[in-house]
Amino acid sequence: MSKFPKNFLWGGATAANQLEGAYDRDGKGLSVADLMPGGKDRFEILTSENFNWELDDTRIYPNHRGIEHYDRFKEDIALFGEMGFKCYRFSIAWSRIFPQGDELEPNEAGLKFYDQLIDECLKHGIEPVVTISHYEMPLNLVKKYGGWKNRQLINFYERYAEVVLSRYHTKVKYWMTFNEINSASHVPALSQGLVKSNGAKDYKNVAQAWHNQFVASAKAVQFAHALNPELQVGCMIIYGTTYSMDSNPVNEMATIIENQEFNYYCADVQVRGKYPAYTERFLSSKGVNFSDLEIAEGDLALLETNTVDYIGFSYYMSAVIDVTQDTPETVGGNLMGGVRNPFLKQSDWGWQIDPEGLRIAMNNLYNRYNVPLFIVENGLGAHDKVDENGYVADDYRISYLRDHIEAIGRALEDGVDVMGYTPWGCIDLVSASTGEMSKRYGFIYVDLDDEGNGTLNRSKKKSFDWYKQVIATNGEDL
Ligand code: BGP
Repeated sequence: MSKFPKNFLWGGATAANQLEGAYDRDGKGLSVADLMPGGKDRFEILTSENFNWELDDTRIYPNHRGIEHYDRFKEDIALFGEMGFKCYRFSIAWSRIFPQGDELEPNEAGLKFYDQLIDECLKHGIEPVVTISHYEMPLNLVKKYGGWKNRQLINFYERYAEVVLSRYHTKVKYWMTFNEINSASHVPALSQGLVKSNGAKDYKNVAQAWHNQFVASAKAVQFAHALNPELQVGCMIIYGTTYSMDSNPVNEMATIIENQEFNYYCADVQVRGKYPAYTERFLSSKGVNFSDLEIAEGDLALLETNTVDYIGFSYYMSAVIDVTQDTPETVGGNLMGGVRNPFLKQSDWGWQIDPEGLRIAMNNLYNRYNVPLFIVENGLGAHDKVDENGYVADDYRISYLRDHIEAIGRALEDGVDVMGYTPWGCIDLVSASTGEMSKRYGFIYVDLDDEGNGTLNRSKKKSFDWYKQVIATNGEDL
């Protein structure tokens, strides 16, 4: 008998800006993602002093083309169907629906695309899981209003969320309001539209942007539940299991603080409905007075009464805290690097591979919040090699995913309630941190390189048949 519940949502995950392409078609406006350059130094550029949301002719913008999913979505969804996906997590591009973000009427052509995408999923028996905002927002909202630090964005997001919820609520049950909302503590450009030149220099703006996003998210929850009580709306956080390097109490306390400020701050507000006890300490350590934030009358009550139904989270790696050494040995990581863990191996990008860390994450999250969990991202970014027969034998990816699925099985035995598992980038797509194609996660190979050469043909990797079997046996045959 499988450990996994009968209705477990096996699937895969993507985001509009990283695969659709067609960045200027059918009335779509420019989005912040369209301004993110390709190359390993993408995050350095986005967090540099002079980045100012202007297109630069000397750079390549891989998100403009993505993997041309906009034109090939039928083929892609059919492949997901062939793997037996029970669900597919994708995001709607805000800039397709409201090209400028502040207009009153949505762009019907943009909605038509998602009408078709959703119907295609349903045709293959795949439950759509929608992220309303995944590292993508109309550029105009950043240029004209200064991004999420401006409270007016709440109204624009509310209008957008209401349009898509109303249009799709009979077809889409599972929603998430913001992808990796806590990622702003490291790269606020991605989800808040904030770079140093428009506010990210001052942490007050990041904290204010979060508050505005919390309110916007709560309004979406409120609207969704009133519209259709069946709808399940989740928050979505990036979770990095964090260990103290040793039993030194100083390291242990630093680890608690890191967990609070990175892993839990946003979820505490969105799941528990109120700012946590450590809020003032956290913000004052960043030079911000909580009482200086603009919090309108009614905001706190709204947050309290419109908490999310589940926690969606991404999990790729764990981190180690050591504040006692001046120059500890460091490694790379998702948004941030960290101290090397001597017990773990690393991916090609230096991310520390830690399946047991996923079980720990699940235990921590479930026992802290007591709401169902949905693992909506996990996976191994790797340099895949196509052999002479055009095949990618990605045994390393299979082994990464197998180990993590086994860890989920152990967490189920720990009593954790998990709704589903959607590995990231189920089809190769543009990387969020490097803007490159060569960091691949997919079960499906896409013939496109970092310079934009390739046929864009899709082909099945070894992991494709493996994952198909995993789903068919409900996680028994790994
Ligand atoms: C998450 C993001 C995704 C994504 C993934 C992998 O943080 O939600 O958008 O791309 O990480 O990261 P990367 O593409 O940088 O390897």
